[in-house]
Amino acid sequence: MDERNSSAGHRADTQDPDTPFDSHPAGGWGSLKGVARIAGETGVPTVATKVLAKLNKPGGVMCSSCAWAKPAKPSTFEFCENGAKATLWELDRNRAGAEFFSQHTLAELRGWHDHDLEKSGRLTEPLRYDPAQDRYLPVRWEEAFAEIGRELRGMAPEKAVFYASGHAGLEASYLYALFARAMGHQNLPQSSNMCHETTSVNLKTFIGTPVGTCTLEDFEHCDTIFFFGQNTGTNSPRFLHVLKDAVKRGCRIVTFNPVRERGLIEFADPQSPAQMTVGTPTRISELYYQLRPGGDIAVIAGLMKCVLEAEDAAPGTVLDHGFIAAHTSGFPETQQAVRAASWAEIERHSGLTEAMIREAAEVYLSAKTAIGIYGMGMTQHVNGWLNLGMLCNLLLMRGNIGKLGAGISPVRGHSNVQGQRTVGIGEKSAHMPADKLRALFGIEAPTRDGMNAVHACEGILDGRVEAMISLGGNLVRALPDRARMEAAWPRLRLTVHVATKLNRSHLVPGQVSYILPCLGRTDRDIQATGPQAVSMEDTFSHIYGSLGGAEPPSETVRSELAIVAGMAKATLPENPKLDWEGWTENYDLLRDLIAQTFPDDFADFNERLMQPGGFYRGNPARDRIWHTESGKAGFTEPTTLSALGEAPTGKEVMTLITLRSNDQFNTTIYGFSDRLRGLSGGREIVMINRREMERLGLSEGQKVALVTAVDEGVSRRVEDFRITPYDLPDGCIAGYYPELNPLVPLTYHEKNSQTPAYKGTPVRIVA
Ligand SMILES: Nc1nc2c(c(=O)[nH]1)N[C@H]1C(S)=C(S)[C@@H](COP(=O)(O)OP(=O)(O)OC[C@H]3O[C@@H](n4cnc5c(=O)[nH]c(N)nc54)[C@H](O)[C@@H]3O)O[C@H]1N2
Ligand SMILES: Nc1nc2c(c(=O)[nH]1)N[C@H]1C(S)=C(S)[C@@H](COP(=O)(O)OP(=O)(O)OC[C@H]3O[C@@H](n4cnc5c(=O)[nH]c(N)nc54)[C@H](O)[C@@H]3O)O[C@H]1N2
Ligand SMILES: [Mo]
Repeated sequence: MDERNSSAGHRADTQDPDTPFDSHPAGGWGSLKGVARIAGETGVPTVATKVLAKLNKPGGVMCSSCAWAKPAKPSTFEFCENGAKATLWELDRNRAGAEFFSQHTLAELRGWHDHDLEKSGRLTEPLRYDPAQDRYLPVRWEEAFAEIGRELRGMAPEKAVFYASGHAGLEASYLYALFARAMGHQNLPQSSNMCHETTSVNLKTFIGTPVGTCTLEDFEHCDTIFFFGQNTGTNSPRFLHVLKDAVKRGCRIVTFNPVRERGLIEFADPQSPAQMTVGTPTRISELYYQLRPGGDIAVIAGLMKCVLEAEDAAPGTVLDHGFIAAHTSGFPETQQAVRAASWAEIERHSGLTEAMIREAAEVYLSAKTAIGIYGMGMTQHVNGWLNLGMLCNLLLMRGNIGKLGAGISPVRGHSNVQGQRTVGIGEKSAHMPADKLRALFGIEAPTRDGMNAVHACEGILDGRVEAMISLGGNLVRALPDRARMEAAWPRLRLTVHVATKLNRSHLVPGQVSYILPCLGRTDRDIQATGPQAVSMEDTFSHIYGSLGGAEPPSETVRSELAIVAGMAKATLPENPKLDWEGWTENYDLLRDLIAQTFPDDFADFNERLMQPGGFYRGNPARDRIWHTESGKAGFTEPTTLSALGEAPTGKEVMTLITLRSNDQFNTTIYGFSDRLRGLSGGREIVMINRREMERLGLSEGQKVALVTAVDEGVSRRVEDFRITPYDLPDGCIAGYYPELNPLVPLTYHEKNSQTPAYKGTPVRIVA
């Protein structure tokens, strides 16, 4: 074992007794209190609001928080603590209008906390930055569009970048993707470039689909669920109900996560009077292993070794030979590599013991059907591709892809992040068929690949990018290498933010800079032909209509679709086939266009829009049709046992994982409590276990600096973070995103997709 891996990780039931934990299970009363607090801050009357009652139900609003499914038969309250927070945050009664901006310069606002920027309320009118006064001033929509159009027309198309954060509906997203290509570029980075791009790129190579193969139905039939690096209790809490039901019918759950995440341990259903009063929460994970960050490849190699051993002991009974022969390629090489991996190496990289991995393998072997779930703990690593390759391997060995109750299931992030990609937001020509663009609009689409998020950052740093349009999001905060990116941002010629609330990215304006306030999903959207619905796709490839009903924050605010259309019309030459105004008046027309552009996925889109449970656009791998180069599902040979890549080692180098608290949605900080981890107060903390504190001579509460241990001649450092003892494996520390983003190097990303390695940055603690 090297110095960083000096002691084995542990089962979660042997946790450090000192570490503070909320004594309550996930869900429970705490979740209701969290919602009430946000209701107070935003001035929205508590849970009784009509919007919440209709949330995630057919004909109502589809939650703008996570991408979890909206079931056909919803429960009375089909929302969770964090969905309610997101909804109330958007329904905010506070307003950040012209008056607010006349009172505050950007220099002053830059001193505000992210929480307070958004708490200033909903944006109400278009704003243009005035450098002389260092303030945003109100401007008329038509003036804004005219200047944006002039600026975009004045630059080579490939100098413009159109970013989308996974919020906007399919209709506006399709228009945005069309606008870029009509202009002559496909610089269409998306939030998934920082998130599940590892999935989109690598699953496509392995099994021929860029998305997961499961649907909700599989969770009613699986015998076991293997969980890797996804924090359900915080990031997709409605999934806990599904897990609870699965456990009740005998499904066994095994979790691998360096952090003891409360929701995956036990759950009290806040909607079950029995569980809330007499309180016997449901135990979720039967086995929970705190592996080292980046240790999943090694863990899965160990699990696979156990499967091969069992097959050796009883030939013909363990592997799914028929499936392997008919449907896969590469098994012999992969098998050989796994057999060759030594338990000593597996223990070293995973931080778990052979006995622990054997115990987990028993569960896998006992199951006829298994689902592999994963999140950012797998995707945000240099060797994220191999994390996913190994999980596919494990499943494929026993035919666990393409049958009921089985499959690989990434849990997606933003509520429409998957759908935006389905309708053309993406930097490749394959994301939007060129023949359709020609036939429908007479547009010759660009053939050159555009920029993803990392490429766009490189372009901003070296001056190749001149305009950054953002359909939602908060890039300056969400990207890696914050200090470098923030310094480069003002050199941009044009920045445009289509947004609901003020955030940090708005405070680093380009030379010409606009904030364009948009409707949120909960808001009523009335156009010339009447109320308009929008649509989104969930993590299980189901598509739903969503109808907002709340009073918009002001009469001036426009829909995302209208804003995209306004910018496009002002930028592009006249083309009678591009009916920006007609489309804005009637979103049905756009759904028809989406159906014509992507007929396999969206046939009869308008007719099926409000189908309860959404309509399923299907997945070939689910039917064992493999759209890969070989026409088969590919096994992936493990060429390394660590997901961390060539990270520097040494006694003092710690692997940093950046986490979400239970009181944030990405860069939106609702508050300062991380209830499920038993932490509250500040977010500038470094979690580290007591053994490591002692080894490094650190004391509880001590303020330290963190520096990145990647030598590129760039200094990356954050100051004044408080040492906080916490139950983590040796060799790693944890803290919050986005506060720690200045430490993550832009160059440190997943090999095939450039997803930043936010879960595996090598750092040093400086006392
Ligand atoms: N309330 C709320 N909901 C959200 C979000 C939010 O911020 N707030 N964000 C949304 C978005 S965009 C996304 S992408 C998803 C994110 O949801 P998740 O995929 O759950 O992402 P994270 O919270 O970043 O981290 C996931 C887990 O990975 C674990 N982990 C870290 N490193 C490793 C590792 O090497 N191996 C393993 N096995 N585990 C590891 C961490 O301990 C953590 O529990 O949630 C979405 N939903
Ligand atoms: N260190 C570290 N960094 C990370 C991650 C991590 O785990 N660790 N996770 C990464 C991941 S998974 C993701 S997805 C990215 C997220 O990155 P982004 O998508 O860029 O960030 P968000 O915080 O989701 O964006 C919040 C802003 O969106 C705007 N907004 C909210 N609702 C709407 C709406 O309906 N319409 C419009 N137009 N705007 C709206 C508001 O102005 C709000 O301030 O961050 C990534 N960054
Ligand atoms: Mo995400």
